[in-house]
Order: sequence, then structure tokens, then C-alpha cells
Amino acid sequence: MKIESIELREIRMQLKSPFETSFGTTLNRRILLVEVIADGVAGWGEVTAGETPAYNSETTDTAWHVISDFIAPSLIGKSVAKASDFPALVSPIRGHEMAKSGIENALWDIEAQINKIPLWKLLGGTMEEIACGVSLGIRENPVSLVKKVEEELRSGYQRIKLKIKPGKDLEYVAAVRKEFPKIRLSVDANSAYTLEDTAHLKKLDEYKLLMMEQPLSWDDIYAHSKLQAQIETAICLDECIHNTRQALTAIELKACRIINIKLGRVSGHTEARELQGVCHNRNIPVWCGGMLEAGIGRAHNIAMSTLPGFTLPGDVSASRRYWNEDIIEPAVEVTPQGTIRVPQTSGLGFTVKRDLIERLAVRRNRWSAQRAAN
Ligand code: OSB
Ligand code: MG
Repeated sequence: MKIESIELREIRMQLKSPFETSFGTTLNRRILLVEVIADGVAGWGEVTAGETPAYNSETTDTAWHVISDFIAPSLIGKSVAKASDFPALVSPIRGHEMAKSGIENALWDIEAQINKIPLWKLLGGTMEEIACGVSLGIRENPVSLVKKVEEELRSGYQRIKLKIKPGKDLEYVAAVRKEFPKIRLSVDANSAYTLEDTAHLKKLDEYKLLMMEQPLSWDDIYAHSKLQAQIETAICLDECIHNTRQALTAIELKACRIINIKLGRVSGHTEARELQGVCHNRNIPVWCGGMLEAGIGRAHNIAMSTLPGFTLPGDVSASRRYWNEDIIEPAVEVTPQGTIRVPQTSGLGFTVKRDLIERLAVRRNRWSAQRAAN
């Protein structure tokens, strides 16, 4: 694949409603889209960084900087045999996984199209229908949360995840569990607690949660191993895991029993695939996390979720839960059984709505290879 051009666009999209987590509330998204053209084929990736460095250290603007000043200039005009060769090319850049992922995943889209197969098949996916859950933001009171849960269950979703933070946890979980004794229910604290809260977090054991996601510090695997030894609920790590090495450390230390894989957080499909393989071999279930993605990121998440290690429902849900109009066609839809059927056409398997993207774009950067003299 000869990289002929790279185009970076920032689009603005407003969520249908504000999404509150322990680290803040999001309504207006600033999303970077990457379009790479290689061998005459266009591939797309989405940068999943947030607007602020509250979930991880990256932001929309740091990704713009790293792609514009380092990744794109070094890649333009180069030939890469396979998308999986990309991580080695950017290994001199430390961190900035979400920026790297935006570019790498566009290359995967291109490679799948060149091979005339769906991306999920190129990745080695085995499932043609994936299981879906939802992530529900913190709400003003338990009654309104229970109502929301009921609505999502009616749509068929197979697992409900509740965002929690100190002061908005036990009461909310208890209310939902009382109303729905049998559902697969989990919580996500986004690092809002410390080991001093161990006795408090242990109270969640009685609600038989599927998992408790990232209760402690975003960069502390060891602290999670101390907590896991003292609670029954399975800990799932999200923020702590940026690569396969860190996953192995966490598994070795018994810091978690489940891992959430996000393409952006682990720098793209190559690392995500390796990580799920390592977890699969060690009987650690994985599932696909979400970052309030627009359609391109969502399509990549669907492809990744078809890999054999993804045995739990992901935070991959319908476009209409987030957006009035998504940037891909058709929009992502969920069956009444709470599944997504994976597309069968080549590459991402969805059509990118270029006109809409151009209307939503607020800035652009473009790199183009010099044409050879002959
Ligand atoms: O921790 O999983 C998380 C959204 C933004 C940042 C972090 C997280 C989330 C979600 C939303 O839980 C998942 C989604 O529906 O996209
Ligand atoms: Mg999370």
C-alpha cells in the first residue's frame, strides 16, 4: 500500500443528550476523522480522544498535533505491505495511542478493500452477529435511571452498565437491581475511588454484578490487585490497559478478571487483536468498550468485536442512541435480540457520508505524496 494522501478533518457533533461520568459531562463532541488514500483506495479511521484530558491524557487537540506534526509527515509517500506493519513505524512516538489508532485503522480499512473482504474477516473475526450492551450516564435520581434501564431492555440490549461515582452509587445500583433481579448488570467508576473505599465498594458484592469497571486510579494496576483480593465482584480494567504487556501484568497480578478493549486506547486493530488473543488463551473474557464514537469508530468497533475473545456484550450500540444523523450509511442498528449483524461488504462495510462530513468539518489538514517524475 503506497500512502498517496492523508486528510485529517475535525467534525463537531452534538450528542442527543448529555453523558455524565465520574470525570465530567459530554454533550458536544469534537471528533477527528482520518482519510487515507493508498493504491487509489480510500480508508477511514476515527480518533476517539475526548475533548478534555479527563479519561486519558489525550485530547482532540493533542491528537491533531501528533498526527499533523509527526505521524502524517513521516508516513506520506511510504509503502506499507500490511496495516499490521504500521505500529513499528510509529514506535518512536511514545503514547498517543488514540492518534495512532485513527491512522492505523484507516490502513486496515484499505487493506480489507484491496483484498475485497470485510474488515472483520481480515482481522480474523469469527462471529457474524455480536452481542450489545449499553452504557448509561449518571442521572439525577435512581427513579429516572430505572426508567432508562427499562427502555434499553425493551430495545433488546443484553447488558446494562451504570456509570457510578461516590454519592451516586449504592442507591442507584440497588434500585436497578430491585426492579430487574436477573439482568446482566455492571458498573463503571472511571477511577473515582481509592483503596480507602474498599469497604464501601465491597457493599456492591450483594448485587451480583457482572463486573466493576476501573474503580481505582487510571494508572494503578497494583492497587486494583489489592482491591480484587478483597471483593467478590469481578474487576474489569479499562483506563489502565494500553497494550498487551500491561494486560499481562494485570492478569499476572490478579488485578482484574475481565478486560475492556478500546481500539483507541490500545492504539489500533493490531494491538487489540494481540491483546484479545492473549486474554483468550488465559480465559480472561474481553469486550469492546465505547468512546461515544461516530459511525466510523463504531464500524471499527463492530469489526473488532467479531474476534473469538470477545465473549461479553460490548458498549457497541445503535447510532440512534447517540446521534440524530450518523456519518455512515446505513446507520448502526440493533436487532430486537440485542445484537448487531456484521456487514458483508468489503472494508468497513458502511458507506461514509462525505457530504455530511464536509458540512460538519471545522478544520482540515492534507498531506499528499510528490508524484514520481516519470
Ligand atoms: O469508560 O467506558 C468508558 C464514554 C467516554 C469515556 C469513557 C467511557 C465511556 C462510556 C460510553 O462508557 C460508551 C459508549 O456508549 O460509547
Ligand atoms: Mg470504562
